[in-house]
Amino acid sequence: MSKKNILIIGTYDDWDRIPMETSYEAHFMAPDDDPFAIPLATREKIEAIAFRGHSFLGCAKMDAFPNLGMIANLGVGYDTIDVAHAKIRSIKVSNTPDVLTDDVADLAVGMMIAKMRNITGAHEWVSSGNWGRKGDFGLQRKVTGKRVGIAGLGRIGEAVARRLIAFNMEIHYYARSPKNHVSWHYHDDIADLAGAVDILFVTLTGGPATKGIVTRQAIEALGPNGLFINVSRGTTVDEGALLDALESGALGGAALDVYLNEPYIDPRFMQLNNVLLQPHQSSGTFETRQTMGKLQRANLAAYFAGEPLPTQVV
Ligand code: 8YV
Repeated sequence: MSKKNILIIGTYDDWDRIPMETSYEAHFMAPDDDPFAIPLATREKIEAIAFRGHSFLGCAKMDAFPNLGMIANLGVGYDTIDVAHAKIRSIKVSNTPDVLTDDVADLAVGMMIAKMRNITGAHEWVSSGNWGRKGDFGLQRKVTGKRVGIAGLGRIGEAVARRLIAFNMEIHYYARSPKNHVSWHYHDDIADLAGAVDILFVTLTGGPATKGIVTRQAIEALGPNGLFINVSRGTTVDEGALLDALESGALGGAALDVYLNEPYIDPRFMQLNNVLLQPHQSSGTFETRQTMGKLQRANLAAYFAGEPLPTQVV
């Protein structure tokens, strides 16, 4: 039987690319390439897309492939895929939830400790020879016992909260409605949540519904001693307001894994000395990325077998 044709968008490690090339007739496209540069005869053969990255996969790109029936996203967040258009065209969309939850929560908590205790600055102090030359490193901020807020109590938000219990933290959260299975303090407004805590984690999903939901008012409510941590999407925050508050000291500090316009982030971030910046690496472990790849391929295989997709979102 001849192999099915798929389009692979984005860069894949060999352990993902080789199995896809073995199972399918694989065609490749860089995220920002023009799909119409691919000959029509090839485009007509493509039945599924293995999508990776955070570029926009909208109607124009989808419609370049008249026989497209499925998009398998490598990642839990599918905010850059136009799912409304996919629905109209009966294109199925899958993601890779759950398998990355622990890694994202681990990094979020790691960023909190690293920022509060200035672990990177302390490393620099030792490796530069300052410890011997200038003496003790400055005092930092205590982690245990702080009041913490989680904006978005989904799988990842809850995994963060559960880790924070070990630090005897008072846990507050924002979600669209209170969650009955937890007893933490509920806030129906993110600015209200920010005003009640020392550290604010953002673990919301991206997309139009959460665009700019962390407002200037919320950032300022966190205050000059507050720490803002984002492991969700840059789009959830009024980034201009975040930068203003970090520059003026209206906000104490930030630890960020996500931004607008990644990887070409606003250069104002690079001028700040009260931030810890990470390159959107929260799911970036060998173990998790390999598991994500397997789940992406399981969704593709189910589609071509005419079976229900393991993790279908649309
Ligand atoms: C990326 C992520 O998808 O899962 C998500 O939503 O943001 C990340 O895990 C990952 O970088 C793969 O490209």
